[in-house]
Amino acid sequence: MTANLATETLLHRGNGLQVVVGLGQSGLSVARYLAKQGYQVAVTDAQVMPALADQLPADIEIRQFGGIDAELLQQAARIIISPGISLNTDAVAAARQANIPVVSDIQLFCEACTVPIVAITGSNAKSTVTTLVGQMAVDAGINVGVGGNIGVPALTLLENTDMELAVLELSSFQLETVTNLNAKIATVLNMSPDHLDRHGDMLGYHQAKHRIFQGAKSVVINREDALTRPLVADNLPRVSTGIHAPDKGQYGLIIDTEGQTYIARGTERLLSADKLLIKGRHNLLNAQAALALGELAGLPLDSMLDTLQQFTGLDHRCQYVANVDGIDYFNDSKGTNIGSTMAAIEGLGAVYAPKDGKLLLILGGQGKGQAFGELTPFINRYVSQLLLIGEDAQQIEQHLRTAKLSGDVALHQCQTLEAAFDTIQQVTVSSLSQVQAVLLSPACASFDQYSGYAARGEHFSQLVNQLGTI
Ligand code: UMA
Ligand code: ADP
Repeated sequence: MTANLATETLLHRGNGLQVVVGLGQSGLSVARYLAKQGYQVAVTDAQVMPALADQLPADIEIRQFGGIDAELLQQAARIIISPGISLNTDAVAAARQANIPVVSDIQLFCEACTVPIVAITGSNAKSTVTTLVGQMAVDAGINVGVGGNIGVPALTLLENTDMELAVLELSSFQLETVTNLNAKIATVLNMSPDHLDRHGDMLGYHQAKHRIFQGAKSVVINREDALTRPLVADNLPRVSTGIHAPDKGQYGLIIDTEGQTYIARGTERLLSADKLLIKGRHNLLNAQAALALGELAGLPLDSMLDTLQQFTGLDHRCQYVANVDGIDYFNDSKGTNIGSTMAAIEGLGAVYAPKDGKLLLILGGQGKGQAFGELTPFINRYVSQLLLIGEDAQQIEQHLRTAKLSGDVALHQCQTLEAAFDTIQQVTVSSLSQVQAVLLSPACASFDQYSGYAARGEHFSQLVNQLGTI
């Protein structure tokens, strides 16, 4: 349909037009949901032929593709924006200027949802904790819907009319257009720089994330990270997590006289850390966060502890791939910001350091405006070989060198993962390399070379498996 025809249609039908901006997974779910509710819906997308267009309901006739249609947006009663599209996009900014409300699919979800919501955000660990809480609810016999940024559009959860609890993973992109989420429990798991190219600076990113607390009935906070505390409504019931021994009613870690670490609630030792299949200090925090969220959601403790002991972790998150010629290979392709890569270097580095082992780290991709120099102390401590790939590799090298990268770390510019594997074969033959583990933890987005982190991680695993057959 042409823009003129679309305009005529609008003039006939008057106000109330809902314009869906972006036809990815969330846009499609919004269009279907609103059309089913009887709204007049229009869709616009920058792509000429969005792949999901043929899945739109036939009665959605206004389809403006090949550019976000500024004129269409000006005629909207409400705009529902996809998370991947910036509010600063010209057509969207102009519509906001004209006081047209712009919301995300999550706003529609929370307005329609009648069951308690557990809302989870953070720079890292969202998917891990969301999956854990969802599984804890399933194991406790609750009919739970798990969705949001994790890949299941939130609105599709409403199709389950027996749902008793909704567990949502929420990104800063989704939250920046949400008002009064009214979650039963909300948490910001941790805060480290990410998506600064989109939010401008850490303040903008923090403000977007903290919208998760609007209307929350209770919160889970991370004692080690002040940026996870709600700035308003300080009197809300709260449970905290942390790496130190906890106060009464809080979660933390207790180390006994033999050096054994336990996840604890107050003085009660709940679970020995070695019973968890997911490793690293960051995962001990993730387990506590899941327990705290589950407690506030009313899930039984014994059942939650069983779930924790069964959980093997998600693919592409510090995932063990194979041992080839005495070297362990780990795929942490989901390490897409410096916070997650720090956790991976520290978590795995601490495993190999007592054996005099070092890491070979593969880093790089799209840098998203991050300050990579912050990684330098971690690299200097645990890494002997550093391989850089991707679009921002030169800039990353500059940041690391400015932040005093140690002369003991050999840095190689490799551009691609294939070239990195050639370098791996050259450097690991020397026993001087000290490399006992190869870690892909790029601290960057993958879109310069891949369709997403999963494709990058699969490529890495494939190259590892090829090594094994050479
Ligand atoms: N588009 C435009 N103009 C633009 C950008 C995109 O028209 O400037 C169009 C594209 O042509 C495409 C559509 O918008 O047709 C894509 O929309 P989208 O990028 O919002 O993607 P969805 O498929 O709707 O997926 C989104 C989330 N994507 C992003 O936030 C980028 C998914 O999170 C989420 O799982 C899904 O909704 C369901 O809720 C992915 C993600 O990468 C996993 N999230 C980021 C992250 O985890 O770091 C935040
Ligand atoms: P998200 O959904 O927030 O991206 P994931 O659970 O998918 O989180 O994990 C993303 C990355 O963050 C992985 O590389 C993972 O190893 C790392 N990670 C997991 N938990 C933490 C944590 N508590 N702190 C820092 N990094 C973490």
